[in-house]
Amino acid sequence: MKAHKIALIPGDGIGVDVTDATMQVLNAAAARFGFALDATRFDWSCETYVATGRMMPENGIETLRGFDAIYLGAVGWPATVPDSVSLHGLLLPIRKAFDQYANIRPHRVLPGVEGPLKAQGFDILCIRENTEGEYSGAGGRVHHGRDNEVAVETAIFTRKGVERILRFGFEQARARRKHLTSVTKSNAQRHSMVFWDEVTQLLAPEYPDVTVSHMHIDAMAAKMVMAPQDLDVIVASNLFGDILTDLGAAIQGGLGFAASANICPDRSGPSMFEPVHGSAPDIAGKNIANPIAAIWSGAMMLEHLGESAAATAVLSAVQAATGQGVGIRPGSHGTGQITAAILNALEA
Ligand code: GGG
Repeated sequence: MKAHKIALIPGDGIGVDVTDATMQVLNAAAARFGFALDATRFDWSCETYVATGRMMPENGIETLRGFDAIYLGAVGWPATVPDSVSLHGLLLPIRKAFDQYANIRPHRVLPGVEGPLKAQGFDILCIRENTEGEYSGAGGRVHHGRDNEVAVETAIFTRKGVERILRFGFEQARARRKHLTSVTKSNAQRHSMVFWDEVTQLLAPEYPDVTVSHMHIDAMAAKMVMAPQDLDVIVASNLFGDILTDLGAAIQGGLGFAASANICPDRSGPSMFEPVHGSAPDIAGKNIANPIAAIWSGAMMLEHLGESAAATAVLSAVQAATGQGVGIRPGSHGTGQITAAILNALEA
């Protein structure tokens, strides 16, 4: 039987709850479709940091390299470890080390879910640049705590980085409704964002079947609320994409529905799949976290592994469960109930 090697990093807080739920569903799908998920669990988390001084061991990246995919729950436990430490100790190094430069986040309203907007029939794919830009980590601080303290955080945009994420976006648009919106703030940021706009213009003639629009991030924030049905594929920088996809999550009904994939398109390293949401310490371990974003991310992982039929079945089961009213509102059902409804639909 074919077995896919999965590195499981549940991480912190509800990351553990939703990873357990996801693996129940993915294992059921694997059994039904005749393959196996050979999962190895890594307890890399803020607890590990407190115990060892590291979020993951020194050879963590090398350890992950041998896997077909990585599944991550959530990172962060600010009561014991500053978020800037946990994020830079686990999630961001993995994205960068394996050149997972395309972060894909779908936004649409699942059956039965009442999003906050009048418009429900939208289907947006947000592509976030995932390895550079505002998350480059370039910068520093001097004169700590003094009146003359200075903090610098430099966003880095390379031609290679910008071109490849835009190409990825064009390809996605080509496979969908053939409309790409490139999001910048090139009126204010006249170096990096003008450069981004120029690269977009340069590539556009190579994709004559795709219509291209340029939009500033502030206008895009309004558009996603006022007319999301007009949007198809959005491409944005690391930080802009991060912010817009929380807005995307909100219009699709909440962070409990927002899935994501960190893709290494040339497959030189493993890709990583994770819900958009964080660790939500206030509800961790209470069986009330919505596992749908995590399970949808798991379906994206199956698709990436070439198990398209299983991926479609998992997503259909999620839609069947929400269509029956399960998991559609915060607190309406527990993690276990939602998982059971999805498992039932998968077996039906
Ligand atoms: N599900 C992964 C997670 O914990 N995400 C929270 C977060 O803050 N991520 C940072 C980012 O995606 O930029």
